[in-house]
Amino acid sequence: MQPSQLSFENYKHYKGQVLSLYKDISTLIKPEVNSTLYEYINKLIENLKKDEFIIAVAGEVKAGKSTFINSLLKEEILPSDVLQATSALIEIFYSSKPLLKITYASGRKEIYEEESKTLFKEILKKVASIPDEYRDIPTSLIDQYLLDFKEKPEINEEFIKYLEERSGMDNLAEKKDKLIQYTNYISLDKIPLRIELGYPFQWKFEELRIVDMPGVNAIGGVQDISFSFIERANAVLFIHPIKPVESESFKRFVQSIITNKSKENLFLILTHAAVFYEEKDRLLEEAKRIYSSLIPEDRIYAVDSILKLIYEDLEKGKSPQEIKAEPHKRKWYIVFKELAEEVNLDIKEAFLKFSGFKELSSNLENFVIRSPFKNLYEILEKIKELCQEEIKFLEEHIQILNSQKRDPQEFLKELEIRQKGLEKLETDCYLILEEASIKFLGTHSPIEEAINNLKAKYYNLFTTTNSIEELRKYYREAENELTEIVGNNQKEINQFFKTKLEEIGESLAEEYKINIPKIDLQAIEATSRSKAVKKEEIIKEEVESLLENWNFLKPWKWLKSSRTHKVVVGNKVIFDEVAFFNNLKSSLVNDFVTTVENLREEFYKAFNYYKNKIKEILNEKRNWLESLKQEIKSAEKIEHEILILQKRINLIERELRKIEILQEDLKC
Ligand SMILES: Nc1nc2c(ncn2[C@@H]2O[C@H](COP(=O)(O)OP(=O)(O)O)[C@@H](O)[C@H]2O)c(=O)[nH]1
Ligand SMILES: [Mg+2]
Repeated sequence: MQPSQLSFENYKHYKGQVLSLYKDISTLIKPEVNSTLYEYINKLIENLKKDEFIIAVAGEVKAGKSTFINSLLKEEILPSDVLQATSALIEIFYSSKPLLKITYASGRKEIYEEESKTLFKEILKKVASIPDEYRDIPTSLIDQYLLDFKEKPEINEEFIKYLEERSGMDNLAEKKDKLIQYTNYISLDKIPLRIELGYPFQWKFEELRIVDMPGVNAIGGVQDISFSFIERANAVLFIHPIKPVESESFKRFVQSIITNKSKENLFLILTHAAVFYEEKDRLLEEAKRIYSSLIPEDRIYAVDSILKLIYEDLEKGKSPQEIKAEPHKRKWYIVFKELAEEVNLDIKEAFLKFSGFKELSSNLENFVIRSPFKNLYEILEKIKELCQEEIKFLEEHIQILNSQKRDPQEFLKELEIRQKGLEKLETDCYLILEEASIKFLGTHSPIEEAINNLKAKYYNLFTTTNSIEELRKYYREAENELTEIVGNNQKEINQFFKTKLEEIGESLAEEYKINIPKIDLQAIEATSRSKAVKKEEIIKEEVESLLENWNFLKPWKWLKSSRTHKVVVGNKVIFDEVAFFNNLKSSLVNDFVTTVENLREEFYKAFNYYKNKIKEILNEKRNWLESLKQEIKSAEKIEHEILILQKRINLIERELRKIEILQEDLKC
């Protein structure tokens, strides 16, 4: 597939094809032929149905995040020029009916349906932004206190000192009345935790969520919830005004805040390009040079969101008068219209060209959708295996029926020899697993070595860092790395098992005429895990509060509750930052060691689990052979059965050809 074809629209099309193809195929497949593989594919299909992609938009306050999203979505729906409250993060997605859902910290929900864009904008402005009169006090710290302790802070000298230290704002003592006023005003019922906005955008891609983050603060810090979104995002866009191009917050964001994994998905978008149009190219080059160690240059763009919005206006047929009536567009319309005329360009197209969005939009789309396309290909690969398994099974069945038709004696012998073959296969599988456990487990195994290195590396990082955000980053990175180690080792064991099985398969096929059922350790692993996860999810929903219910916050959650260390002295609460941080570090190290140990144990346990599963798979086949033995059939009946089986083979083969054609299309 050409990069230009990697679009959301195409993805939707091909995803639909994969789903409908599998729907047809599943009617032709008997689950019991290989229930593990079948369940695994069903799980992949379920996940595919509810797949979701996230574009997280971060950057400092006033960098142009909301305006950028509006221009990307071709709708001016997010309010701009508001100071977004730290806890208010807006998730935007396509919905054929307009919908705005706000969930507050108290659990209260507000839902607005089918209202106008203007009204949504007004509500968002009211809900998600800090009221103008409180801009000069650190409202987010007071909100955070309330969220953490579920009670309002007492505004005394101590607390004011704490606010000054944490926010960097001076002279808060003079604003004591305002602090008290705000504290009286705020309540859990007024702090929005989650804002979801669905709208019939022109970008009809239901799977996509664009997230407008609260501004990172001057030193590039982000809240836990934002951090979790960034971790899960398929693309992270850091928005920054093109001038000054040097940005401390961006550097810190990359170096100390986000994980290495997120770094792979990072884009730097320089906005306000129209304001410095003559210098634009130079500034862009400078950015590429300055940040070359942080981000590849093909992920840095210079754009102007206002020019893009004007282009969309023209596209919708708005008149110059209407556009000029909007204060934030007026000047830019006049300046760039003149420029377009000077260089003899079509006015509308010129605005798109000057905006810099043409390139960015398609490259971004491409980037986000690339790995989902790969995923489609791999799902088809598994479905193909399932079909081939089924055909092998049907062919064997026909072979047995033919022998039954020829001679009942021969038939019984055929069955017996296969039964024996299966027994032999079971023993061989156990032996391979034993061999694998010697090779892959134990003190000097690759996994032990990798885990020990990981432990040493992160122990060091945890204990030497002095910032809580770095700690969070390292913790998540350690987890990501651990998952990778386990995944890689599993893959290797699976490969080892597969190769060995193929070897013995050849000899068994000749001697015992059996087809080796597909035993895929990865599929076994995945189905066992999915069962465990499902159970957990149900419990979670019942017991946990909204904040904790976002499972991507885990295992970060525990940190949240210990975020502020409270020391009670008499009836006064003071904050002991040093004690808090050390406490946090040691519990984090403990937690990490426990996680690693648990995982290792799980890994060892998997071997027993495989053994049981292999037994199950082989039993399925044994039972089938046994059931054939029981039935006495007339020659006509056998003939008829063979015909039906042959017909099913033909049908599955037809589907197989369809899969191959689809895979040819999807090849990247
Ligand atoms: N000329 C120009 N102005 C912009 C651009 N992006 C944002 N702005 C203006 O910058 C101000 C802040 O933008 P906003 O989207 O609210 O920033 P946010 O706080 O990051 O969401 C608003 O007045 C926007 O009109 C841009 O690309 N070009
Ligand atoms: Mg904004």
